[in-house]
Amino acid sequence: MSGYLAVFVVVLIFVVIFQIAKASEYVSILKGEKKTRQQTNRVNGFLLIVFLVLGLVGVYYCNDLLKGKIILEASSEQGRGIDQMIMTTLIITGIVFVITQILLFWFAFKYQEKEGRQAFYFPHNNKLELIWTVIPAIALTILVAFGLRHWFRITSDAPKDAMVVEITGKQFNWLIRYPGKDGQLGRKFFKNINDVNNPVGQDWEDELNKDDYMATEMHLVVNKPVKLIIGSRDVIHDVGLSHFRMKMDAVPGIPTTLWFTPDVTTAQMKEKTGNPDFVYEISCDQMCGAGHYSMKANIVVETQAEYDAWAAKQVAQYAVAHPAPAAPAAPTAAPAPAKDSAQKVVAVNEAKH
Ligand SMILES: [Cu+2]
Repeated sequence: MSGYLAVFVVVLIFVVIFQIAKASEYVSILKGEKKTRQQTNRVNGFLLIVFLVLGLVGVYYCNDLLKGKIILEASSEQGRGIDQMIMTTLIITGIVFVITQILLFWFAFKYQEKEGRQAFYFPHNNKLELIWTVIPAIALTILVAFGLRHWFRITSDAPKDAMVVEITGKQFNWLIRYPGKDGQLGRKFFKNINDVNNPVGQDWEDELNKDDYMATEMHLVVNKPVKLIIGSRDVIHDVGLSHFRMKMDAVPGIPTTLWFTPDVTTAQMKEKTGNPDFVYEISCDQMCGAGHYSMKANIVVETQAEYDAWAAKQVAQYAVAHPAPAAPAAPTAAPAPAKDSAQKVVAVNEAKH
């Protein structure tokens, strides 16, 4: 029933619109077409000014409402440079935006059709065209040069003391590999990949692989440059590090790199944001399939001492893939001459280990 009613209402609305259009057509014939056109132009001119004012107020309001709310200050040295670049770009394009919008709507209002006013025929002016081509070209070249400077910086060779971390995307999570004590990542081969104990396909023949370990979250040392070696096991993913203002595609078969220096620890960020649950996040910034939304990992930025303590606890993936053969069962010893039962439990536990 409500379906029929909806169709009826829609038809009715069309009929009303048609009737209004028909009526205004008769009115314009009665009044004379020119007069009606001028009247419509006046209304349009006025509405354009209203649109301009509401639009600019809206732009200001939206920006003011979200100021400082959605974007935290960058947590890397390079990220702050990128923020500065974006700010400069926004200021320049913002000024141009406001000026051009005011001119556009104001001119439409001011130079509307009027009795006795004639349009000026102005087909071509080389000087004017040169000005409005060269000035934006120079401005945009400067902005692009700024961007390239940052791009070349983060994709250039990392400093010698940089730590190296490998991150591999797969549907749908991130695999993080550390090079271990030798500081060098071992060789990989895609046919070695298995999800039981070799998720990135390490080649166990390579000695460099013996100490590489996999981690579930990325640990970084504050104020120490880190070079990420980025790859993918299946489709194109993208390592998105919004807090550090870094982002790089993870392409199967083509390793990509970037480096940056995190300079605010996770603990400092918890204090700064007043959020005890704050974590630096790695997101996937490339739509990569049904589980794309869940492709998230955490980064912990900590002091060198904290990092060393964490690293010391990690187990090499080689050891995970090659568990030592079970030790022969210890001969059952005579019951320990323990005085009380608590001591006995400890002794049994020790024997087990
Ligand atoms: Cu992805």
